[in-house]
Amino acid sequence: MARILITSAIPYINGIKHLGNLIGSQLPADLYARYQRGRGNEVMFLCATDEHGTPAELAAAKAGKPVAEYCAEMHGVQADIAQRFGLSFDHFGRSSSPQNKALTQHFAGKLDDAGLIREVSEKQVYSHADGRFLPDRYIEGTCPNCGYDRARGDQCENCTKQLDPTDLIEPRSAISGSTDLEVRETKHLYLRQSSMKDQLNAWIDSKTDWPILTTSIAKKWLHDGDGLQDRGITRDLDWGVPVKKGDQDWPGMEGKVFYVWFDAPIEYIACAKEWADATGKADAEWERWWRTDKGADDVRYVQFMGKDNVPFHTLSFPATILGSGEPWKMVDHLKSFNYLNYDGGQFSTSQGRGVFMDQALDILPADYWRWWLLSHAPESSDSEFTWENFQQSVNKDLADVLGNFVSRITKFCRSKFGEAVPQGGTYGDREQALIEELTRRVRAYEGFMEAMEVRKSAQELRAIWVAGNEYLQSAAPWSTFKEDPEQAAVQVRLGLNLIRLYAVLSAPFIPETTARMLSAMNTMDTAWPDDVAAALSALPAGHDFAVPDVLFAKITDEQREDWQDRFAGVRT
Ligand code: B3M
Ligand code: ZN
Repeated sequence: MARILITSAIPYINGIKHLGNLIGSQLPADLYARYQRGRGNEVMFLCATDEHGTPAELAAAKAGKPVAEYCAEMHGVQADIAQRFGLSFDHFGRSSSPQNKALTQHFAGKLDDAGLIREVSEKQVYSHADGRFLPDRYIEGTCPNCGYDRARGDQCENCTKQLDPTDLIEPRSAISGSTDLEVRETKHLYLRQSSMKDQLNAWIDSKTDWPILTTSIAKKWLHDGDGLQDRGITRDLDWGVPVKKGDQDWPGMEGKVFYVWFDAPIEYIACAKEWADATGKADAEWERWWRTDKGADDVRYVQFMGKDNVPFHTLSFPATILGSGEPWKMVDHLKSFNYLNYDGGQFSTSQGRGVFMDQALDILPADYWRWWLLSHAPESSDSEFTWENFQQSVNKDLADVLGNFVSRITKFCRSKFGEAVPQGGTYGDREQALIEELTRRVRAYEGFMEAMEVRKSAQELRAIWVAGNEYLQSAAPWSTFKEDPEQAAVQVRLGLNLIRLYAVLSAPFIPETTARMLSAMNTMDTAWPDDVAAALSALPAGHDFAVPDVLFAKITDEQREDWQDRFAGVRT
């Protein structure tokens, strides 16, 4: 039995995620986790909310709530939606947890001991009225270039000119509106990751099986980008992990917090401790996933994320781990995704454009979305959601191919043989040919799933469903029945067994539906079909079953048009 650690990029706390976010990390990670569990492997699947930094502060301010309260509430909302989408995390943690706080401070201490941290003096705007330093985007004023009076300290939205806060005419705090601002010296900690360039380069070179999308981004940042300049890991904010060296104060760093991108990936580790603490397990239980000196050396660690997160996972986070000098498990495989676009444009959280996870579940069950998103995952390039394509995919793949197969065979059996697997006859040539085709396809499906080729896996699964339909079409038990009821019984018996086989194979994609299929087939046997022929005899003659309700309803043109309109505008 293999042991597989899986993490999905942890979504920002500031609001409900859209379907583009979902397919960029959490959903494919769930597919892989479910598949590996289905193969009998031991899986630890972790995710969390990313709760620190300016996005959280801004969202809380907009909601008119204290940031801690806002985060606790939104964590609950995101956890609920994740669960309704069937995301099977072993733990859904919070980067603001005490565990992550302690671990983040621990890493900073280790990095400092290793001489990998230096202090840098910077000039930054301080607001007397707010009693704090202001990040660039918290300062507003008039643009010196175009005169727009709501330009931000980092950029003018109107003319797009990049700005420094000191360029602004009549600068004011975006929080309080106060103009009582002053430029002050402030000290920050920098991680000397430039000194680790060779070490990181060698580590990335050793990853010969990574997707090109991943390594090309990493290499670009390593060599010609500015990704490997030393990086500030502290901020003058209230909300975050207080800067400490382990549990010791850090002189000169009072009132500062770590940068959100420093503590967020550390949450992957802390999340496992949260899991252990929440379930009353000893530290050894989470450490065997994360410490190579405590059993994690035989763990395979896979990360899932959108392409914009790759530099942080191939350079910054590895720099933190390598720099600590401690035996933490490092990522073995990093699967990254391009973007999903929405109906001729982009999904946008700030503009509320596209379909958000809660809205999706309001109109259709999770499996409809899971199937479309996974079978159209933006792997080799960006992909696009259109309502036409969604309708077609649901109606064809799910309703016509899979749903129709299940309904036809169970109803036919009920009408001719009753609601039990019929007996008589033995599998002949046609059945053998199907078993051979399915054996070939199941092996291919396993290969794609193992390699995290999401689209190809979906295509292969669909071909497996189609093979059953074609068998049924050509065997035609409804005609055979008149001449040779034994022959029809064989065909129906095979068909009913195919339903169980399909449920096992399809569970990673459409878990809620496959649970209904298994329950209709009145079985808890979810053994993986290592031997397809044997798997097709799992339900013996005489085994009772029930005809399930319609598995998938077709999407009508009217519904499609209605949804198209409803989601065209801005989310309110
Ligand atoms: N929260 C960005 C994102 O949600 C960021 C990922 C952190 S992974 C450690 O895309
Ligand atoms: Zn301007």
